[in-house]
Amino acid sequence: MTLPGRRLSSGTQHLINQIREEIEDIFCGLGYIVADGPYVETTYYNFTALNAPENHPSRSAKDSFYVEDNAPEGKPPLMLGDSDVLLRTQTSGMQVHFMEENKPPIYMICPGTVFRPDTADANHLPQFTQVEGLVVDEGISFGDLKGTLDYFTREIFGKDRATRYRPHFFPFTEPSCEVDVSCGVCHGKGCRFCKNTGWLEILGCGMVDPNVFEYVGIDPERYTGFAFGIGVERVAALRYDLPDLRMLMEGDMRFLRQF
Ligand code: 2NL
Repeated sequence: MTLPGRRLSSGTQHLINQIREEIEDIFCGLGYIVADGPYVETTYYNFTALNAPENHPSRSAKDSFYVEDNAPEGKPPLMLGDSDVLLRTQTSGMQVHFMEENKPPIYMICPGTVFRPDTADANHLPQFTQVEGLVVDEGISFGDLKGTLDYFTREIFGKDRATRYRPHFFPFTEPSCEVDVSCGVCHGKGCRFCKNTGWLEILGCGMVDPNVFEYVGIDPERYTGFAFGIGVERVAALRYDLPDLRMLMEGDMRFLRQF
């Protein structure tokens, strides 16, 4: 009766959700709204309206999890891969829905879980968290994209990490870039963590392709915009110098209690 009670420790949010909320706070501070949506999406919203051609490899069953076939009752089921419904491979589908229903100006982010059939290793997870952003307004330039994303990386990694923009290709943006931050382990000198490059990739971005605006009925002569996709697990790994993304999925309390 007189023994002191056992102390209950209170839990915390998982590191990924802490960082996701931090990213939401940064963009809410810039006047963006946060939109959420379902894990399943149709190929139209996940690929077609984002300017991905019919034969784009990301549409194949090797790169997307198809979850349902739409065979009408009585008809034989379709082959796997012929399905129209999949686990979203990016959260952009939400932004397409939003552009269909709202007129510009649009300043929004879409955080959420996305799914790709990758075998889990140090740098890949078959399920991860993405925060996509979208801006559509009159007179938006690449300078607005760069200013916004430089502000974001300073807020999330601090002022002493540099950024660099490398040309890249995405079907839904033109021009497109991948953005790197300088390595926090060696400060740009080159080490094992950054594979001797001094840089670590954190996001993809670009100016919204006019074809995407055509799909959702926004006039590309009047409006321009930029979009970006941030991998939250990547941000966690770069900020805390995590050697392996799988640590974020394993539920080992010795790891999780540190955050
Ligand atoms: C990455 C790259 C990106 C976008 C996502 C986007 C959305 C709309 C229109 C145009 Cl609605 N673009 N999203 C743009 C560039 C890159 O993500 O590496 N993500 C992990």
